[in-house]
Amino acid sequence: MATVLADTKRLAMTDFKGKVDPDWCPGCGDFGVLAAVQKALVDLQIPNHNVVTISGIGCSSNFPGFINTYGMHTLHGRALAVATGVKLANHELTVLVTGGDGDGFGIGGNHFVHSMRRNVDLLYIVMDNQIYGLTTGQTSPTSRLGMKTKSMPFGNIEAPVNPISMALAAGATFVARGFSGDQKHLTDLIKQGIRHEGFSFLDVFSPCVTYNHDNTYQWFRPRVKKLEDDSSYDAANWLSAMEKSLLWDDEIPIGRFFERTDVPSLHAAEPVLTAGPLLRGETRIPPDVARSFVEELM
Ligand SMILES: Cc1ncc(C[n+]2csc(CCOP(=O)(O)OP(=O)(O)O)c2C)c(N)n1
Ligand code: SF4
Ligand SMILES: [Mg+2]
Repeated sequence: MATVLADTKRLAMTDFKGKVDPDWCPGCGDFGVLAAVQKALVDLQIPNHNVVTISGIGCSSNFPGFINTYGMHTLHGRALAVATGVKLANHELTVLVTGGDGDGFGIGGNHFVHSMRRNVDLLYIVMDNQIYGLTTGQTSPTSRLGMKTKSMPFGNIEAPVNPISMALAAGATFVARGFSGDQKHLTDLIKQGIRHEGFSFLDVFSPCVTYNHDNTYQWFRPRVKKLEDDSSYDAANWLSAMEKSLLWDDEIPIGRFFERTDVPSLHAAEPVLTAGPLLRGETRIPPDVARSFVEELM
């Protein structure tokens, strides 16, 4: 879905710097995600005005304020619904959705599943810190069993969701996982996700250094293993992806789990949009049609 820069000025990292500096805690994993997204946009040379960054509510969802693109900071769990509208209004835009595990897999779980089955052409980046950061440390849908938090001081009694398996089951056509402690790898996954035509899901381990003392950089580092390092791994094989998605604890795969390119995205399948984005066409109802419609209702 990437568009290419038309004029001769080469975009640099500073072009994507937002007007507001991030207010995340020093060391928050979200800094790494922001830098990787900016680097990916520079590498792909996508003009700022062709990118829309849309979020819900949470520390991670403050993201659109920190990057120089168009953006919308919407409601908790509703970013994908707004992003679907943006993409269908103008499918020439590069649409990025950025948010947290609580936002996307809890309150927004319904939109998560349905946006994937619809194959909406956007990149959804979840900064997955396994906790509610903004509201100061409650259990989230990805908190591990037994984890002690403010809302579950005796330990989490609810089994966590597996976002990668969920995405595969719901029909996402690009499914990947990154780690904010590995910038180069993460940037590459973001570029792949932007280029993919269809729903790209990227779950990123993005440690909350203030409220999650279980899933830290030190905890992840020896465990994450890149799928790309196994030359026999075939990302076109859905069953292999599902099997890999179940690995946890000693070995946690990161990288591109799955990609298929034979499913049309929602806007490509929509007959009304075959002539181009709505904004270029005649969207006004002709006066005689409007009049007869009103008369019919009277
Ligand atoms: C409808 C609604 N319910 C609850 C809240 C309170 N709330 C704001 S952010 C948040 C959770 C944030 O967690 P996550 O999405 O994981 O983001 P993080 O802060 O960890 O990046 C909650 C419960 C809200 N803003 N709106
Ligand atoms: S509370 Fe956690 S998620 Fe929020 S900014 Fe601080 S470190 Fe990041
Ligand atoms: Mg969170």
